[in-house]
Amino acid sequence: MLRTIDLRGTRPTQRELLALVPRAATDVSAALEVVRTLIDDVRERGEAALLDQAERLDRVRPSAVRVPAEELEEALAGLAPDIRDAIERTIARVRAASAAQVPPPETTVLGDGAVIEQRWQPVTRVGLYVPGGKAVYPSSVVMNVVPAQVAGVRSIALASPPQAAFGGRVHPTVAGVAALLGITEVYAMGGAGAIGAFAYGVDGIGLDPVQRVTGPGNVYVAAAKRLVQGVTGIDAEAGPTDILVIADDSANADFVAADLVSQAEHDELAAAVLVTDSAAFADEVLERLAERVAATRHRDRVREAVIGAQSALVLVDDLVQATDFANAFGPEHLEIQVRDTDDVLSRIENAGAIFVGAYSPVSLGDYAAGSNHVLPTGGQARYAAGLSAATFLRPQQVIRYDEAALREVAPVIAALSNEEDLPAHGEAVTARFDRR
Ligand code: HSO
Ligand code: ZN
Repeated sequence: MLRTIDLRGTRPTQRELLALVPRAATDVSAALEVVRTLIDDVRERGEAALLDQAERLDRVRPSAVRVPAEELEEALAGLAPDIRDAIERTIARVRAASAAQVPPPETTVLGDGAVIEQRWQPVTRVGLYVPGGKAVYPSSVVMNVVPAQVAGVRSIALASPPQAAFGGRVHPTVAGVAALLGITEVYAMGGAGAIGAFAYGVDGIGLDPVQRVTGPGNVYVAAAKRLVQGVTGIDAEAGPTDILVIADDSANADFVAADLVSQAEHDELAAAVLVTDSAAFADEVLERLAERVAATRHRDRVREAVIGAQSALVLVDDLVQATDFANAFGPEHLEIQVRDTDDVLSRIENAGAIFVGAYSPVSLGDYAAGSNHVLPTGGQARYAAGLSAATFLRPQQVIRYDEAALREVAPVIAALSNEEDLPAHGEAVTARFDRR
């Protein structure tokens, strides 16, 4: 079911390891051209372009792009009590854990009268994208909105594709959760056009440009995010989800199989990777996996994902080699199911989120752990982080020197401004001391 990568008895270099890492063949750059035309269309024709694109790509034409306030209130009132309760519990946990992501302001005193303050300033206005193609993700509304609110973002707009099954409205659960979180600016728009609308704004419907666009999406959304960078900030280019489990023979094979299936459920291109130092344990997982794939609701999608080139069973000599492989892969979700979890954890450098022990499955993090589920995919965890309050904050340094403190460093400024042949820089300092 999973293809095998056998690293036992080998000592791959870092380069070789990176070449061995299984990856889905998604090509964001191939989507750039078509995405550019969609965004240009939105810039030129505004709402009319968004409505036309919805008709063509979402197969439904919404009556308007901006979701009216009454529709949001209706959606909130219409939330099933058990769903509302589940969402409220998730919100409380994500809010609490996100608060720890806001760094305190710091003051550094570099000498008498020489002070640098660092404060964390929220982005003024953000556009949050909640996908609605293959599945609808009300949980992603929470994961986007809550950290932005915790960071103190003043203006939050949300977009989600219009749903043909709901007459061109945003999915009612998505709208209801947005309303529950106090979001009043919601747009029925999806794909690249939505990202363009956020970046450039749309006249006539009150959509002002945002300073950061976040949230998961398909390859067109990822390509659109790549294109609008420089006009606005983005979080990451989201790709298909992945899970990598490091397990030894102390782990429960059925738990591991269930977790691999859970993320494969998202997408045919989702990656499910097991790294283990026990061939016997691997065989057991493969057996459980076959049973679970055959029995699960979305078995076709899951089967395609696990037999895909992006998924693998990786056999290693020991857990050091396992962590080397995991670091090269840079999983979105890493599960550690071994006897000595702290030892493996201490070696992990690259992962979007890390799930430790038998009772911390990825789906806990998807919904209810309190951690964020918008995470770097496709190896981006090697240089990026998941969505957090920090995504919406910028460190700003405030410089406060008094006269004596400036006088003390004046020679440093003079020396460097001369060396760089920028004498006016030095003169801006001396002007304060040799007054004419
Ligand atoms: N596992 C997905 C998030 C999600 N799962 C939403 C279910 N709903 C990406 O981390
Ligand atoms: Zn998931």
